[in-house]
Amino acid sequence: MAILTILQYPDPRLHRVAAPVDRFDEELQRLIRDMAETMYASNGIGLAATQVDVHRQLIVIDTSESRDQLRVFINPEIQDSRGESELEEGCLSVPGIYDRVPRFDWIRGRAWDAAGREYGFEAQGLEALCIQHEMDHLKGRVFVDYLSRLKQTRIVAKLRKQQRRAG
Ligand code: K1U
Ligand code: ZN
Repeated sequence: MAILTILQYPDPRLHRVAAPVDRFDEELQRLIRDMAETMYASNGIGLAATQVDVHRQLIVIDTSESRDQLRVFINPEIQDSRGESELEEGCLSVPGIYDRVPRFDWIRGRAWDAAGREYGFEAQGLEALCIQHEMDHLKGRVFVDYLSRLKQTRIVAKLRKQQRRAG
């Protein structure tokens, strides 16, 4: 397994739109394992393939306290949604920035698992928020895109300063 490099905002590759996964082969299984390892090593609750510069519709999430409930979403679609989320979100590609953006509190949809089997899912609260956040990555959207121009400018300046300090 390997820890992958996570693209940092404002890297333009974060705005690429991911293509559907069409091969459930050994290369895909390796990518899923590496993305899971990268997410756990970064203390994240989710990761989209876009963030590791792979532009395919693949997401891993684990919102459990025990950190042993990995879920894989391939070619995910949301079919129904309700309510408004009150939660703040963060992003491993935008370290140290947290804010609220418009999200549903409950979603229902479908996706494919690592073996290529279609399944239905329902999620609420933090899990629903995380799935919507990761699905946005697959569309080339980062959560700061929802914020005001002024906030975006301040975020870019803060991240550039952090990146300079980190060398
Ligand atoms: O996409 C990512 O970069 C992962 C991101 C997912 C996410 C967190 C919170 C709300 C929506 C989506 C993270 O894991 S950020 C780091 C983190 O662990 C975290 C941040 C805020 C709340 C809970 C967890
Ligand atoms: Zn993110």
